[in-house]
Amino acid sequence: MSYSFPDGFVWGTATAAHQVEGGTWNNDWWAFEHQADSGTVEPAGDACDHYWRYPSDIALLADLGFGAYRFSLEWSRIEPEAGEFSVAALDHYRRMCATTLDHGLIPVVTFHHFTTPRWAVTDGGWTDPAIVDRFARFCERSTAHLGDLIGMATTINEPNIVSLMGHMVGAFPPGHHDLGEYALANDHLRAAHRKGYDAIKAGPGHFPVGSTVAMGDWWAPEGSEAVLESTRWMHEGQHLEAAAGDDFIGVQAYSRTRLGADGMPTGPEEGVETLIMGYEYWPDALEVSIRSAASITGSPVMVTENGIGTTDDEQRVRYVTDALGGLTRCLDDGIDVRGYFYWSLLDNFEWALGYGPQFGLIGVDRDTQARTVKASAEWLGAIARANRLP
Ligand code: GCO
Repeated sequence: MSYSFPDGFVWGTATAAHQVEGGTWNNDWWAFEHQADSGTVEPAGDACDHYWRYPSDIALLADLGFGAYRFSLEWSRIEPEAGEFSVAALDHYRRMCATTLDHGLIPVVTFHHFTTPRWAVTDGGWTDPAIVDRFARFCERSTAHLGDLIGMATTINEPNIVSLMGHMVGAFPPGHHDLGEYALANDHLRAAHRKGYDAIKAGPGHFPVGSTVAMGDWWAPEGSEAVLESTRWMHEGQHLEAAAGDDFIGVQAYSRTRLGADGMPTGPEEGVETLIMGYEYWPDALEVSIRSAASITGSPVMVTENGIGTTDDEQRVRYVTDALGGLTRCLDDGIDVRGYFYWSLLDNFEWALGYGPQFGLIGVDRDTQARTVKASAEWLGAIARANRLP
């Protein structure tokens, strides 16, 4: 048995500026990493030096057989101080888009991937109402410079993780635990998506634009259905509803969250394999998330992230095989799934967990920056090239 994907199905990988570029010192994450009490295990530092090595990294991705590359703009490079735009930084991302296109890949540009310029967070960052117009202005300026070369765009990467981890869990900047702040940040993130979306659409170029939401499978004990539904709505639903009517919805799924009767997460189920991320090995998360995103938004689905952090590359192949199995069941049921982006191209900076979790199809030597193509990269690249699952 083999499975053919629809014509035009997009196969890509994804990265984010702060996780791969190196030297992104002018954003809130860099500041947070250097705060003694932040809990981040190590700073991003040189990351994968992708700011300079992107030409060879993109060439490698194209050689493997992929058709698209999703990367993010580092807002703090483009707008290092309020209202001060760097044409040199914008030109850098123009060269990245052009290089991606030269290799026959679709450049998929994320406008915000977790990092916010230092100047924009001094008055509360995502809890400050000013962030909405600031983000829209950044989208407008960047699209004016890059729009003609962009193939697809996502506004804010996982707004629900920005609010949850930054303002409730406290493991992302600003490291707070405050329900009021969490709600406020969600309001501003939804509004910023809408305004950013309009700003990008109004600029040059004609390309699909969408949001991305961190999703997953959810479980709660019998009798806790109401708690399960309200938690899911708070975490995923509100951001999916805010994205209804967009060109597509970006689904990002990795695992499952188990809740107790009180709606609080209980951690992995006994007997289920766990990963270095602390969550369960749960490839079914993708199928559940695609179905839910499609039904809530009514939009075409793009899997903008799915992957596994592991040192066992065979486990990676197993995980993606199972996740893609779920994706094909969605296609068979008539759900309009347009593409799959593996997270990530490179082993990179996994935020508070530093360089421990290895999500990459390509390994990176932390001392020499040497790249090593893993077997999983060849395997997934061959699937991408054939547009078919063996
Ligand atoms: C996210 C981000 C990525 C992560 C990835 C692995 O989904 O949290 O988009 O930056 O690195 O998901 O955890």
